[in-house]
Amino acid sequence: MQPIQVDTQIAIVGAGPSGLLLSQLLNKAGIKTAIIERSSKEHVLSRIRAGVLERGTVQLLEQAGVSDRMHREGHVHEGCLLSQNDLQIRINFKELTGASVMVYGQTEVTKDLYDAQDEMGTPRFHEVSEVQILDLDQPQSRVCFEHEGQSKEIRCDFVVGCDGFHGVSRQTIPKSVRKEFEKVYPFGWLGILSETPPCDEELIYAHSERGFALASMRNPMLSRYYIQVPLTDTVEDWSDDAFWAELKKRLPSAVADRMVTGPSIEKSIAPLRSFVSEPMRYQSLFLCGDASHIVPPTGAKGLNLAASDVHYLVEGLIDYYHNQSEEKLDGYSDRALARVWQAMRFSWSMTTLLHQFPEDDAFTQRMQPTALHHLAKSETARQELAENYIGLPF
Ligand code: RFL
Ligand code: PHB
Repeated sequence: MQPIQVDTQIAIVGAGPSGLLLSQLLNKAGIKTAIIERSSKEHVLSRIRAGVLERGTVQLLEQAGVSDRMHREGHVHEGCLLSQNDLQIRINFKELTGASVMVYGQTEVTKDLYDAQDEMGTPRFHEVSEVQILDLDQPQSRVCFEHEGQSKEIRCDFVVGCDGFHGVSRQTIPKSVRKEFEKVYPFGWLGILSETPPCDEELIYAHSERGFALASMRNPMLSRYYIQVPLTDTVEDWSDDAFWAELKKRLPSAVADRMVTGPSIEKSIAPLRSFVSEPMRYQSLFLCGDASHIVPPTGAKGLNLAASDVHYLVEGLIDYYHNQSEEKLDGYSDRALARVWQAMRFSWSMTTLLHQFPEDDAFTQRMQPTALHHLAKSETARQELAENYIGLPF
C-alpha cells in the first residue's frame, strides 16, 4: 500500500520547544511546516526542565506571538546568588549588564507554543514511530513514519531535526561527516518540585564540600531544588526527608533556617553532559537544539541555545524563500556553532566552579574557593559571569 502523503515546505522532527518555536516563526512568515513527534502532547508537557529564559529568548517568543502569558505570569530576575557555605555573592545582572532574565518554566513555554500552533492549524502527528529521513540529496526530501497504524510520508524542501539528544536526525548524518565532542561528568542532578514558597527571591547556586545545590523556582508557591548526586544513586534512594536534609546542609545556614519544606510533586535524576556534534547541516537536513548539542544545566543555557539556533535558521529560511538567497542558510551551521561553543565554555566553567569532582586532588580543590573569593571581590569577574548568564547577543 502507498503511504499517505503530506506535502509541505519544511518537515520538523520533534515537537519540543525548538520544533514548536521554529514552526511558529516560519508559519508567521508564510512558510509551511508539518511536525512529527514520538510522544503524546501530554507527555511532552509533563517533563519538568528549564526555568530561566535569556533576554534574546524572551524577544524571540515575543516575535513568535506567544509572550502574553509569559509577561503576565513569568518573573523578571535582576540577579542571582552564588554561595559557598555562608559566603553569599550577589551577581547583579541589571547593574553589571543592564539586562535581566525571565523565570518561566519550559513546560509553560511549550504549552503556549502548542496553543499557538493549534490556532495556526499546523499539521502535527504525535506518537509516531519508525521515523526515517530520506532523499536529502534530492530536490524533495522525505520523512517516512508510522502513525495510527498507517504508513505516512512528508515530502518537503528541507528537514529540520529538533528531536533532542536521543533523536534520529543526528544519526541520519553519516558518521564520516560528523565530528563529535563530548564530556560526561561523574555526577547527576537530583531535582524536586514542591508546592512550597521559594527560600529566596532569587536563584541560589551553592558550592559546598558536600556537593552542589541549586535553589530555583517557578512561582511564589512552586519551588524547584536540585542537589548533585553520584551517578549510581537512584530516585528511590532519596526520600523527601533525606533530600531536604541534604539540601539544607549545602545552602547558606540563614537560607536553610527559613526554608519551607513539603512533599515533592516530582522527583527525577538527570546526568550531566557537554556534547557538540558538528556540522549542524547535512544536505537538506538542519539540526536545532539538543539534537546537536547538550550543556550541563548549571549555566541555564540548553533551552536558550535551542532558541538561538531557531533564530539563525529562521533567518536563513526566510531569506531563501523570500529573497531567493542561500547565503544565510549556507552560513547557518557556522553561525549557530559559534554561539553554541561560547555557551559550552560558560556551562562547563560554571559546572567546574561549583561541583565536587570526586577525583580532584587537594590542589585542584583549592581552585574553587579561590575563584569564588575572587568573584566576591572583583566586579570585573562578576561582570564576565553576568554577561554570559543573561546570554550573549544572537
Ligand atoms: P527536547 O526538549 O528534548 O525535545 C525533543 C523532542 O523530540 C522528540 N523526539 C522525536 N520525535 C519524532 N521522532 C523521533 N524519532 C524523535 N525522537 C525524539 C522528543 O519526544 C521531544 O519531544 O529538545 P529541544 O526542543 O531541542 O529543547 C531543548 C531543551 O529541552 C533543553 O535544552 C533544556 O531543557 C535544558 N535545560 C535548561 N535549559 C535552559 O535554557 N535553562 C535551564 O534552566 C535548563 N534547565 C535543562 C534544565 C534540562 C534539564 N534536564 C532534565 C535535561 C534542567 C534540567 C534538569
Ligand atoms: C530550573 O529552575 O529548573 C533551573 C534553573 C537554573 C538552572 C538550571 C535549572 O541553571
